Amino acid sequence: MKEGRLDDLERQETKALLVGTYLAGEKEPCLEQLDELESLGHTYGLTTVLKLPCPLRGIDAGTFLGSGKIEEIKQLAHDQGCDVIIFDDEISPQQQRNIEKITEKSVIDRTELILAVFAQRAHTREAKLQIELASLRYQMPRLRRLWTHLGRQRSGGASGGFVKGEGEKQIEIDRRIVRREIDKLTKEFEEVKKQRQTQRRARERSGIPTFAIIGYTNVGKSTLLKALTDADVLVEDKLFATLDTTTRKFLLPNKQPILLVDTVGFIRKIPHQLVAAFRSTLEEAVQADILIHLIDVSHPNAAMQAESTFEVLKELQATNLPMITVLNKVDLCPNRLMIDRIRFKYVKTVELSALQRTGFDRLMDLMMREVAALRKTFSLRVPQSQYALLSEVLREGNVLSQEYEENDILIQVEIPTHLERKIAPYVV
Ligand SMILES: Nc1nc2c(ncn2[C@@H]2O[C@H](COP(=O)(O)OP(=O)(O)OP(=O)(O)O)[C@@H](O)[C@H]2O)c(=O)[nH]1
Ligand SMILES: [Mg+2]
Repeated sequence: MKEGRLDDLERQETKALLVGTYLAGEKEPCLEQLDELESLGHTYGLTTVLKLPCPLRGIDAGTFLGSGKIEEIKQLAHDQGCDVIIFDDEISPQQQRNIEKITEKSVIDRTELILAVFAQRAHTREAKLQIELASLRYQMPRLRRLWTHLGRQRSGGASGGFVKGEGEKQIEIDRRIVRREIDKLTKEFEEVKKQRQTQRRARERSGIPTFAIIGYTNVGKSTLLKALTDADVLVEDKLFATLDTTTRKFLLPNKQPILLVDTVGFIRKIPHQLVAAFRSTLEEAVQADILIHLIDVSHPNAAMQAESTFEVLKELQATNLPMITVLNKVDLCPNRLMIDRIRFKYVKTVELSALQRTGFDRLMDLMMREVAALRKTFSLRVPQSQYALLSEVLREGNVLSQEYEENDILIQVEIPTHLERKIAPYVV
């Protein structure tokens, strides 16, 4: 995040107090979500010193939690020497400001932390553009707060020097600057997107079946791609190690070439600014012919993570694609019950360890079966003058029978589904 205050903090020594909320009887999931928030913090480089689950009775418009709770948090943050308080829930800019005033600490929420993690880890132009856009959209309603906090830094910056008291006017100017910046970045991003689409069309023309490896963050997607193709991708025990799609060619045991795409991980309650920003990257993933959905069965929340992944897929309208479900990290999973429960829920499952490279044979079988299923059989009558089409069909298809009738050729052929549209006029 270009101007987020997290940047100001000396991350390594920055101590965080995490606050989660739960309704009566739902403390357990709250604790798990706080663990995930801790991983996010750790990924960013923060040290969590305390996780505080708070029962939620009602939401205070001004400070999100009641004043007694906020005082308690203030005291705890003070005692533990925390620099930043992170709320697992999304809180409004107003609430954020108020809590900061009371506690005299920086206050952020999960969305801001995720945005910061993405910003920190984005390397390519496209990922950077996407995250910059998401951050700007997030900052728009929070400009007042940013102004009060960043006035110090920004004086003399792009918006010129200013002193406190010019606040309101400055916010207007800032808004305009941000809006202009958003427009500029959006245009730039459209360009990058066009290039990506051109690449994709080239790939579609190549007719090679594409598998996208998808799943919750940190389940082992990049590890699997690496194990299969020796791709030079980043594997890390941190959230959102991958922010860009990587595509590698791979030969199935039957010599069928395929493309494997490693993708950005999903996360529960993905901030909507990010879904919007990463839409094209995510869409790239689901433009595949077949999905390989990875689940980390060694994770206590494996089932919830798999469901969250489905939610994102639904949003991208990609639930109708053929899917293989991979139960990864079985080497770490002591809980046979968990594996069975997930197997029961999904079809076409395979247990494996991407790290120890076990279970790959069954995965290969399933992949070959899915590719075969992508092909369909058609009866065609094609004029012999359609030379180009005929040779493409013969090259890519599996001819089952063929016979000549005057100037036409009658063929029964099994072909990849991507040729369906081309041959439509000749189907009998
Ligand atoms: N024990 C064990 N660890 C694994 C296995 N597969 C992956 N890991 C570890 O899990 C961590 C995450 O792996 P990645 O491949 O980076 O996960 P990812 O799904 O690509 O994660 P993001 O890109 O962050 O979404 C790394 O520390 C891997 O070494 C496995 O089968 N067994
Ligand atoms: Mg990855």
